Amino acid sequence: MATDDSRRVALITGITGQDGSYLAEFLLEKGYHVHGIIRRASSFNTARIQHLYEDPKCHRQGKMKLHYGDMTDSSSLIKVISAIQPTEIYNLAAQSHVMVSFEVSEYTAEVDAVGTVRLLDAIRTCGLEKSVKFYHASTSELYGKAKEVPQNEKTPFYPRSPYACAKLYSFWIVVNYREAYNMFACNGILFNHESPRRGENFVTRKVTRSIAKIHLGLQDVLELGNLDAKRDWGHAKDYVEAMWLMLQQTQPDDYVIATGETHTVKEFVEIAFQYVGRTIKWQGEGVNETGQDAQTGQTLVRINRKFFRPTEVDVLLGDSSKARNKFGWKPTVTFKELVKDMMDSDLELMSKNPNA
Ligand code: NDP
Ligand code: GDR
Repeated sequence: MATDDSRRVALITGITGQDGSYLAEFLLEKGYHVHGIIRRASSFNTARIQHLYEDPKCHRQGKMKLHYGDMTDSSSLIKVISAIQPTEIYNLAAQSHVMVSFEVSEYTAEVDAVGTVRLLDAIRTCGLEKSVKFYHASTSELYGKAKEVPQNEKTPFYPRSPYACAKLYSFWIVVNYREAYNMFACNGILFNHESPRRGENFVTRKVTRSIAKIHLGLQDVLELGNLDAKRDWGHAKDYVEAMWLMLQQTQPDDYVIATGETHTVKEFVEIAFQYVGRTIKWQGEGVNETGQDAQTGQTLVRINRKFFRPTEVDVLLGDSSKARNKFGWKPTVTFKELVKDMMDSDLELMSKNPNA
């Protein structure tokens, strides 16, 4: 195909997920033609991108086009890439839950590790390795049992889960294809980012959903695992912009994207409860620790061992100076604003539909 610098055609794997949905919105606003790969499921899995159809009522497609495919199925990847001839590919598809990866470790490797090389090879098979810009969703989970705090692009990796091990392979295969075939391929080492569209079983969303339910009298208590884990939590909307910015640079590279602030799970819980006017007082230790309403004494938070991981990542704190200096990226949403955004959304959702 003749090179046409004005063509802006993006392919997003994982378009139905939290980040995929924000990225699709972002790219459509920039005038891209956006294509997404979706998995066949027994019921629709497009709730997060429903509003991006030309006619959401009957799923009529406009500038966003969806194609069935799967990261475990090379031929589907080749077919889509060959048909749409993308100029940018964002590889966001993954079995993205760390705890679940201990239960489905082989599948996680298939999708999160081998899936990435399938996609890179599909690009080469289609003869697009010299023209396509490739973004890969790498992760702060690579740092795992972190060797230093804060973590930057030079910090050694020490993965602590099947998910992180699979993403470690992906990180290096992206670097290798960049060096071996001169591909424009970047790893975004993104620290945790959340939003009202976060999957329901990640800790932040679990907390905001449960507190909304508790506030509305629909639930009594919130059960969690490790309250002391520390994470550098940003807003997903800010982070998808960084993905795009990486692909607009003259040279491909790997970048840490983070807020530079870290908070415990406990702090997230406290601030989210404060938002509905409740102060939490902690009592006890370890698995016997509970969080009580300081006014009424009611137990609102307790520990359930089933949420502990076989190996945990204790502290993540990112240093994103490289991205800040290179292309001026910085987060715009503070920790408190993030909690507020998620609480507002879940309070509204739960009052409209208590079964959500
Ligand atoms: P989500 O879990 O919300 O979305 C994952 C997406 O991948 C979904 O669209 C899902 O489809 C799709 N998917 C899963 N398995 C397959 C498969 N076999 N074939 C094709 N598609 C598949 O994740 P996020 O949006 O939060 O994260 C996006 C990416 O960024 C992931 O790779 C994640 O590991 C990584 N990441 C996320 C961070 C975060 O804090 N959110 C931080 C660092 C990295 P379906 O809807 O059908 O399930
Ligand atoms: P994480 O996110 O593992 O960092 O991976 P998650 O929200 O699942 O856990 C964060 C921390 O909270 C602790 N925790 C609990 N976690 C869950 N899910 N449920 C609980 O009940 C609970 N109680 C305490 C965890 O032990 C952990 O320490 C996310 C994913 O988006 C990955 O795909 C991504 O790569 C990383 O962020 C960066």
